[in-house]
Amino acid sequence: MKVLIHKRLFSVSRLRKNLSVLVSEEIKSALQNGSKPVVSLESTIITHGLPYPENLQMAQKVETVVRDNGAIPATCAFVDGKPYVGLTNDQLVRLAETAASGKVNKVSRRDIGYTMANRLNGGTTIASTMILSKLAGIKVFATGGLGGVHKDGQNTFDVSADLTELGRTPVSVVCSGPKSILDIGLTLEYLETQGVFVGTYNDDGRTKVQVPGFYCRESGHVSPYSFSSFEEAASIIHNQNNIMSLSSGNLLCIPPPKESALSSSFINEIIDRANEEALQQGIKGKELTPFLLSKIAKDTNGKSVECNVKFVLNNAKAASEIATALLHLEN
Ligand code: PSU
Ligand code: MN
Repeated sequence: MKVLIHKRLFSVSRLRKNLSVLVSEEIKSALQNGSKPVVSLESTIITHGLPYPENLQMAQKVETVVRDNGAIPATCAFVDGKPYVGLTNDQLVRLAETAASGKVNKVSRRDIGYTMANRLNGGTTIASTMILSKLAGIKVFATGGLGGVHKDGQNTFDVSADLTELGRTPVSVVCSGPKSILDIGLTLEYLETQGVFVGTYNDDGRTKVQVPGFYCRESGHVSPYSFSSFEEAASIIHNQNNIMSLSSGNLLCIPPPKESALSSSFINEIIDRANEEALQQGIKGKELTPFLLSKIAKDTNGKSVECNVKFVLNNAKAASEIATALLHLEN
């Protein structure tokens, strides 16, 4: 692939002055001198996405995977109301251990001010992790599953703030696509309206690449774009955000590895049942996604949790490589 590089047409803003977020020294110095790529990580998956102790094991492992692939991990979260970019191991342990108490807030864009004013602990969603990443100067972010338009969203208006954030914040999210707990077709339409680039990693030379359905490699929905290398993904980000200064984010989907993907007939039946139960119990708003995830975990005897962890690690590896390639284009 030919990559367009206009070296002098852009300036890289690596670190904002007067930071409103607390950035660890290691991350700060990597960003300041552009010496090492940084990959941010969310924490709602720790506080509301996975059960204990799998949440803690995942949180620690994913940081190791980022380091093993040459980048610096920046897990984002609110601790005592303060926005942190890069947590200590003690903070990570505390967040993971107290998640089940129900006292840790799920923090998306609208929840930030309240969480800070009340000095709460909070797990950051994709939306708020993008916000914290942007404030710190981090451009690449790895996670598991994206929030989206829920099933029947055209009536309930349940559209995750992750999608609008992607429309307004220039951070690239590397994930396994929207889970099929969502309406993937409507989610893609919404992202198109928001001007968000959606590309799927074509890891096996397919001619028509579908957006992955998180647990499954294919969702039945053709991906608007695909990319065949992490260098190409980095070049897309570079052109979109550095050269053209577009203020929107990018969604980079990594299909789950063949050996750990689940069959869609198996998982979709369980997902349908979970959605049915949520409807009967009147679960909505920010509680819906955590409810569905924990019901699916129960009904798959933990298989969904196992997959979730594997996929996050796989995405973290891809994100580290993308961040490395992006840094090369910027230097
Ligand atoms: N989807 C998953 N796992 C998760 C989440 C979504 O498969 O852990 C979390 C992410 O933090 C995401 C958030 O940003 O839920 C979306 O929640 P909501 O749909 O309420 O916006
Ligand atoms: Mn929602």
